[in-house]
Amino acid sequence: MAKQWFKDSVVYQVYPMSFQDSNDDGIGDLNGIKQRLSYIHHLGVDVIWLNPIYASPNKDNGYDISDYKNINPIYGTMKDFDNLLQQAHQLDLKIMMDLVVNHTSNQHEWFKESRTSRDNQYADYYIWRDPVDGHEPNNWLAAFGGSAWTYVPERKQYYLHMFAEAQPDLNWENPSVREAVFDIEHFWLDKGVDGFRMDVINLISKPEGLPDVPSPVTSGTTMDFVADGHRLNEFLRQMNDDVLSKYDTITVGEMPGTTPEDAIKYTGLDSHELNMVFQFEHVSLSSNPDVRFGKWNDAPVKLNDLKVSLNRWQSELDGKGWNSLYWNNHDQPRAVSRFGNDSSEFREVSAKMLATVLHLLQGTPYIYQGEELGMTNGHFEEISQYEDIESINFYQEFVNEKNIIDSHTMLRYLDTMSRDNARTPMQWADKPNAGFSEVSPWYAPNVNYPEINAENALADNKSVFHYYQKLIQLRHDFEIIRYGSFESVDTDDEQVYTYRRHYNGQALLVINNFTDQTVIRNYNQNTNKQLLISNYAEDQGTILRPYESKVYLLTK
Ligand code: TEU
Ligand code: CA
Repeated sequence: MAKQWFKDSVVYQVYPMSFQDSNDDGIGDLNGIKQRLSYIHHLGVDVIWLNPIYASPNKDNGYDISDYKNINPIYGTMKDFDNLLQQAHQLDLKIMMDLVVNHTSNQHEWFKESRTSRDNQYADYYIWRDPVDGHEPNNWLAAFGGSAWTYVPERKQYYLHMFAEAQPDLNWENPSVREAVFDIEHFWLDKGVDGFRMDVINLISKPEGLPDVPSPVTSGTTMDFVADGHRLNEFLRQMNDDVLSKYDTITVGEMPGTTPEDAIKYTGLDSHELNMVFQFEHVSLSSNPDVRFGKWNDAPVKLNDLKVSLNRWQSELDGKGWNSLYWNNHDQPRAVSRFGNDSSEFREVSAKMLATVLHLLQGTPYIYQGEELGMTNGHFEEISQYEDIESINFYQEFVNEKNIIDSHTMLRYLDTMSRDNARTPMQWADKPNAGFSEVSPWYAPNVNYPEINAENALADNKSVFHYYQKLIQLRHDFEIIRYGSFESVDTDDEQVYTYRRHYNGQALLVINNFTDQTVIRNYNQNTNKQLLISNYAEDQGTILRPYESKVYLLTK
């Protein structure tokens, strides 16, 4: 298997707004990240992925960009950015930027001009359509609720927005749009950034003729219907030819709804498109039996479903493409609350178990800020505590406008699924505002910060932090962890997730008890075994304590 540095890397995701405030305005910023570089370096990761820091009205926390070549003043200046990049590089940390080019902000100059008439320079930069019988051109629904079309009287036309009304979709069919995007990429790569995480990049090519979505029509079915359009490979290849191939980069394409077959096309060794994709299968396993509610539910994820999904991606991409590995990010609930157990009794041990499962798989692991502390969901009780446009819009639509769900139930769904669960400030210390800021932050820290925080974790050699540090070190030390092939073990086991990895005559046996019970399992492991890591002190052989994880290296 070809070895490339993106395959040897572990990525740490920083959500700038909630990472560290340096100038006492309650909002995280670039200088705050700079202050915390040594913490990130100490964890042992190789790459930092920064969520968007560009000029933006922040209708969707930076995923609505009004100027791609300037920094949002709430985060600092371009000089601060250059400084951060330089200091990161001095520590051998690479920086990956978020590239949001399926859509812009409606405050971007291109859109402001585009909306004024049908024949200006930017008229064809966005996806405009005439009304059909006086209404929207098709039945598509936006990811943040309502129709995906908004009418503009000046043009007497609708424009398409797959997300919020304030996020008009760019028209990638227009070669000038592609040139403009490539120009943005050159700008950042010439500065020395090391790559891109490409936001919803599988939405840039729309289905020909923009046909209706077959019923049931929801925002989720619309997204799946629109994704992976017929020109996507062509657009990505052009991006690679014109831009990426000229630099040494790491790239990951965020691709809701994509399949392993598609992922192989984009990340295959000779496809020359992307290094890896963020697929959504394992974070979409629980769903509401009522299709109208899409992602909103409070059902737990079944271990078997999770195994089937992760195992399939492992087996199908092996030797053909490359996986990204993640449990959570700024759009998903916290890993330990969703897949583990965030009670005080089992939080730490189950957070370590989840880390073991993920970091022993083949692929590039991503750690979302605070995951390495075992940070938990926000657990909000009132709608007024939410900030996220998606959560607020759907509450409004389901509870107040359509009246199809009661407030209590929707609050339970938000508590389980809201993106805000993961957006509370980083918990640095048992100090006012969790050590995130000297003043009251833009978003209240989780009430559990006096106990769950970085200062405590760094002082305790058994902490979740130090366990992550060890996992990262193991990945760097053992080729079998990076490149070994995958073998599923006892796939039908509903309590324990076990798998093997194989490489050059060696094997790894990775055992993870997903329950809060003690269970017995015997995998007939070879006697020549070395325990590489475990979240319990003494190995008790076939006895697996609650959430116990262990990893053996087996040699012949
Ligand atoms: O997310 C795309 C996406 O499909 C979902 O994760 C989305 O956040 C939502 O949960 C759908 O139900 C990306 C970004 O990561 C997200 O933060 C942005 O809001 C979105 O694109 C639009 O740019
Ligand atoms: Ca600040």
